[in-house]
Amino acid sequence: MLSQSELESLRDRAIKILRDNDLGSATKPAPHLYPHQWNWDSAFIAIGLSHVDEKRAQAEILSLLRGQWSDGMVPHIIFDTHYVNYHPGPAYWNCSTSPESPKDIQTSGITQPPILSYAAYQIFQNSKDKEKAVEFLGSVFPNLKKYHRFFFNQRDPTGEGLTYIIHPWESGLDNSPRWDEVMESIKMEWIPKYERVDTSLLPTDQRPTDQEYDRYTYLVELFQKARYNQDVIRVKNPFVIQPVLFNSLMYTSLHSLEQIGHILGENVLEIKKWRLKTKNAINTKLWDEDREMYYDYDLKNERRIVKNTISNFVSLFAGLPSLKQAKSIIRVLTSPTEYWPENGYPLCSVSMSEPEFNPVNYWRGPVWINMNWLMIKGLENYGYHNEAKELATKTLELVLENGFYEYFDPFTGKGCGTNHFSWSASLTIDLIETYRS
Ligand code: 9WN
Repeated sequence: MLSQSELESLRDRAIKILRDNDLGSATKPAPHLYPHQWNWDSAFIAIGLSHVDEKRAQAEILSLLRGQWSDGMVPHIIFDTHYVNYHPGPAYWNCSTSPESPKDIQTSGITQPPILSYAAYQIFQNSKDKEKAVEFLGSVFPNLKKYHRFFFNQRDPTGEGLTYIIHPWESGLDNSPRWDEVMESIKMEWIPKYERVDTSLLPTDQRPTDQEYDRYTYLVELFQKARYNQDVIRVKNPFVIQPVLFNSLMYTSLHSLEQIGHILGENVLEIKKWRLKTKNAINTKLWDEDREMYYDYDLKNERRIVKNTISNFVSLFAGLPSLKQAKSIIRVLTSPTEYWPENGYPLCSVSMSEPEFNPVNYWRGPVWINMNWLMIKGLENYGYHNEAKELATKTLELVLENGFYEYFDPFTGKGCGTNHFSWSASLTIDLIETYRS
């Protein structure tokens, strides 16, 4: 159990990290490794900021929306042109080849898990100045609705209620073992020429391999050649996947958008229709009755991706499973041989039972604060208050003892990846506020 003074000093340290990473109206995820604004990072960051500086939290979302494309897509990176040390940078993406890209702002040409509308609603809920918060909601509602419409128009061609992603970076969990088979099957028609920056900053065993980077970069070049036209990409791209995590966050965000619509007196029927369709599709197509688990679906190869990873459980955060389904998947989540190591730190990002499990490599096993945060909320949703509280306490201890790292070895707690990582700081603030008694 952490003492009150430990919590207060942890909160102060977290606030300092967000200040240090502040770019003005956006927050970079980390000082050197990630020098620009990222989509779902900013949503997580805004949730933490909403407890300490309402105006700044709103600015975080507004800043991200500056980069919205005319088809509604909110890109995964908005580039800060002062920094050049990131691959692939704006010139590599060359998004000006698309008629949909913004002309005055440089962005990437893909998106990230849609937790933005949820974050906007959280900002309102945590606000003390409700009048200003409603004004903020009014200013973002049309953009958020347009963002969701993009998914239904462009990423769900048969109208089944599930969005597909086109790049591992869109998943947010870049080198998850869920992508291995598809990524290895990619026959590159050319070998991209580029230089990695990440491995000059961090140990290589904590980052994706060169083979994976070749393919990440190859896909970017493929999209660029297609001028970011979604119809062309759908045909040419071997990576077309409907993930549980992405669609679960979509469901939650649509729910939030509906609440925002109610506050503003808007008609929310269309949003509700999207939301219910998404729920139904996740609970049918992505639910595997025999294995009692949610799994991603590979549209190109028409098969389930049966891999045990933390992302399968984000359905709990969205409140999608029935009580019976939740009970069986929570048993797996809390198992000491899968995600919750007995003498270590929960939660592993890949089940320890999977052959690919690696305690220090990026999205292949380490603990991530945003995943723990999503699971804490998910456990709470189903009345598992003790487990949620224990996970929250262990998460805060992990950060207190080891620092605000990007990810952590679940056995030793040692910090991996970059230090001073913004969402580790912002979600720490949110956890402290949530469990403040
Ligand atoms: C590529 C910024 C981002 C996170 C992702 C995480 C990592 C980028 C990278 O960093 O991805 O988008 O360069 O490795 O996987 O979830 O948003 O923190």
